Amino acid sequence: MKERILSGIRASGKLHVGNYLGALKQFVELQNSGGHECFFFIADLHALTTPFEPKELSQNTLEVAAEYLAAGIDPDKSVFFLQSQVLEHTELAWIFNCLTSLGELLRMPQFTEKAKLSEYKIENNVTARRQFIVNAMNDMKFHVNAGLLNYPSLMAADILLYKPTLVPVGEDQVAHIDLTKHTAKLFNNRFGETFPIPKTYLQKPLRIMSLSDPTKKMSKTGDEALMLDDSPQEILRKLKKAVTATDTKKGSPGVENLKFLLEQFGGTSRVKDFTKYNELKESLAKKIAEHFAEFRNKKTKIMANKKQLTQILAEGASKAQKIAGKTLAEVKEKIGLI
Ligand code: AQP
Repeated sequence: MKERILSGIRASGKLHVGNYLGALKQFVELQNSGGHECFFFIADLHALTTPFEPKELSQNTLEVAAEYLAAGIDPDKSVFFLQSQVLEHTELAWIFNCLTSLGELLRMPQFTEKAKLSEYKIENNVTARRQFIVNAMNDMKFHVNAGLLNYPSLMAADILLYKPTLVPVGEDQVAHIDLTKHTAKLFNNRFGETFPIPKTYLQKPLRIMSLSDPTKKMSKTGDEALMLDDSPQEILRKLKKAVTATDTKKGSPGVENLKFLLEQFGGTSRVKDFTKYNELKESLAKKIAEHFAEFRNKKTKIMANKKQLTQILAEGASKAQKIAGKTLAEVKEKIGLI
């Protein structure tokens, strides 16, 4: 029996080298290993939880779809689809929302991070968070959307609809997967055995840091990230601005980040090989530009035929829907919805 795996990436912007090394590259390896039945999706509904513009959202969704394909996700080998095109995701998410306690959702670390609770000087403990919610309800300036809090219920639905055995995620998603397991157990205990409890497959714990602030992770919505489709000139321009260190002997988090990237893209990582950080940056820019040369060509071709791209997504959604529909029908029957 092949392990069934499922994972997704938010459509909150084009993908950067952090998304590639931390997720996409490993998705392609899992797909090509032949030992897995793979489901990969673009989480466009999750992208609504952070600020977005409609035109940008649809453009980002197509770009991310093209990037999955250009990186090697093959719709003949993996079920590849858009979350919003399989309506069962939102229906099951609602059911899970009604089973999940508010306390559990408030405890999720990503909520703290994305809702910027720190700006409200909130301690990272449940009592303080409860107090925070009470305060926030009375604060008209507090504009955090409810989707950001309920996001883990949608994520549990994204996963459990397909009854996967393995869920590959980055470290930052482990708490959400734990909540998914908890939801599955809660459901099984109350309504009868329905969901197998998936295992968390922690992808290589690596974190690519921002070029301008190496204490923060590189992010689609943060400072200028190294995008997978950046031209060689653009890569060099961004790397030239990257924070390094004043003393070449001492190093710094920024230098460690560049060295790590150089290792990942097949270059030497010994800083002493470079007399100046500029040489390190130039060498890295060359390696990254070479690594993604084929990717850039493929992506350009895929983006030139949007009709075919949307057709691929529609076919993937139809395959996914067959499985999701069965699970949802089972759930509805068990909880008494007729
Ligand atoms: N800097 C990173 N280093 C390593 N892995 C990373 N991932 C994201 N940033 C880095 C991994 O990429 C996968 C998909 O990410 P996502 O878009 O679903 O969520 P995210 O972590 O919120 O990604 P971003 O790029 O930071 O997007 P925004 O700016 O929209 O929040 C995940 O497996 C993640 O670990």
